Amino acid sequence: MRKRAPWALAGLVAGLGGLATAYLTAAWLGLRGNPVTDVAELVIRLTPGAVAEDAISRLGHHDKPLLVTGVLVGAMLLFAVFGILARWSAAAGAGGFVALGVVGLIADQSQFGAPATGILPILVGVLTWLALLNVVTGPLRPRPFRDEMDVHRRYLLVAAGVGVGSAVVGLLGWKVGGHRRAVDAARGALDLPGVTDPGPPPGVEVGLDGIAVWQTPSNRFYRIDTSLSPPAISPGDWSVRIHGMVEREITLSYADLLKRPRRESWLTLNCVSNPVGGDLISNAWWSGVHLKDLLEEAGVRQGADAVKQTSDDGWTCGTPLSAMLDDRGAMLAYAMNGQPLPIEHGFPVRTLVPGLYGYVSACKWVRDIEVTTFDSFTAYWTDRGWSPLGPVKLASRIDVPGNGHHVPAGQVRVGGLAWQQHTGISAVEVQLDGGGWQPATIASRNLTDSWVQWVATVDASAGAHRLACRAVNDDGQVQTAVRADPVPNGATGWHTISFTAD
Ligand SMILES: Nc1nc2c(c(=O)[nH]1)N[C@H]1C(S)=C(S)[C@@H](COP(=O)(O)O)O[C@H]1N2
Ligand SMILES: [Mo]
Repeated sequence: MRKRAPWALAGLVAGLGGLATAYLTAAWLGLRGNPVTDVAELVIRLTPGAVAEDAISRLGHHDKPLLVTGVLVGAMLLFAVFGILARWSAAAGAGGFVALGVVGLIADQSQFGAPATGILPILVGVLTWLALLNVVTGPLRPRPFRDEMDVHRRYLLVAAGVGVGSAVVGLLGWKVGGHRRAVDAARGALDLPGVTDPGPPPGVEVGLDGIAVWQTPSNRFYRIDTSLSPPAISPGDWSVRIHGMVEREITLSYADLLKRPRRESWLTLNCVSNPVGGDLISNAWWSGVHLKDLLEEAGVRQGADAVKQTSDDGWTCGTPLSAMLDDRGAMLAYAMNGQPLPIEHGFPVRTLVPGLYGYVSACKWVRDIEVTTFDSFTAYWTDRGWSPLGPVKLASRIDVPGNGHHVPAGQVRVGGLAWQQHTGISAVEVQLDGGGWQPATIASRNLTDSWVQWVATVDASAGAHRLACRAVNDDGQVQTAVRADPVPNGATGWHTISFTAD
């Protein structure tokens, strides 16, 4: 057969077949990812920090499926090219697949703490590629005494057979990939006696439709992950080690944590890459163990000023030691809104430190807590240009009316949120069309670690308007108008929206 298309298709069929067997192998070994997500994560690791954080903040987590799809489509194009290469020389086609296998191997083994077993899926995949390329292109290679019709039929039969076989193997991988489902089931079966979910305290909501609900439901809590497949860890397999500049190293299992005095509190978590007016911020009720108690038990040595935290997926952050030793209530949390942590939010255990952005403190799937000095290490985001220290900045946001919305002219109710965890909000003010600042009514402000809702009424005549808001914290400091980008330590500036009254 002289045409290119059947060769391209042969390459594609062989390629997808190898991905299917690699995927099944990875699932069977219970690995966190597979060669496709490995390569996608390599792309993330090689992306400059500002670009990566910008993509995450702009696209939320929609960029992850997009990236995986991109890697898959790229691979499929290469498969087709390798098929066409095989038309000229079987060795050239095979060489293409082997080269791609090497890329997969690098992507996999350059992951933090990558198990050596991660090599197996790639090996299986490459062998499958070579075997299938040979099988599917077999009928296309000229042989004496074979007419075109016969070649065509044989080719289609083989290609279809391999395609169906791959689909079956892929499905099998999906079924076997029950590791995550098994952890989900173990999570669902957990009974955490005494863990509560009190619901929002009275008076924290101002009762204006359109403002973000005060207690964020767990499934709507914002998410920032650098990994594409969150680690699925059985509580029984989890432990955390507290070590470094301490008198006594401590290792705690999940059961150990549950036995300790339980601390529960409201805490708003936000991301340093949240732009002014953005929604990378949520509020929940958390249960866990105070880190202060654990660190005091371990006995922190003189000279330490930092805590390096490492997660199961190799993410790292550096937290000021003082923020874990003072009375702010930094904790190892095992429950969120009365339930075991969702897998995406760090199951079985994560760290939370009131008053610090997530990137320097809120380590999910935390495994290692090392008391050390800031001089001696760098972490995931500080390696990418973000500041070592990340105290939360004073900020506020308008939720109602939405930017660009129309409202009836006259007395217009406006509202939103304000926050500076660990410091607290004492007042919020709004400004219509650059006029004077008028006070908003803020809801209960007894909880310094949670955001506060606020509401105000402005007098808006028919026409276009601009509305700004600013907060005042419990130290009397007024939120700055100076605009700063999220990089390197958080955005500042007043949130301003446009609306039309008619
Ligand atoms: N292991 C791990 N922990 C992590 C991150 C991560 O990518 N991996 N992201 C951090 C960042 S930047 C933030 S803002 C918070 C977000 O936590 P959430 O996804 O539960 O909202 O987790 C922090 N902890
Ligand atoms: Mo973040």
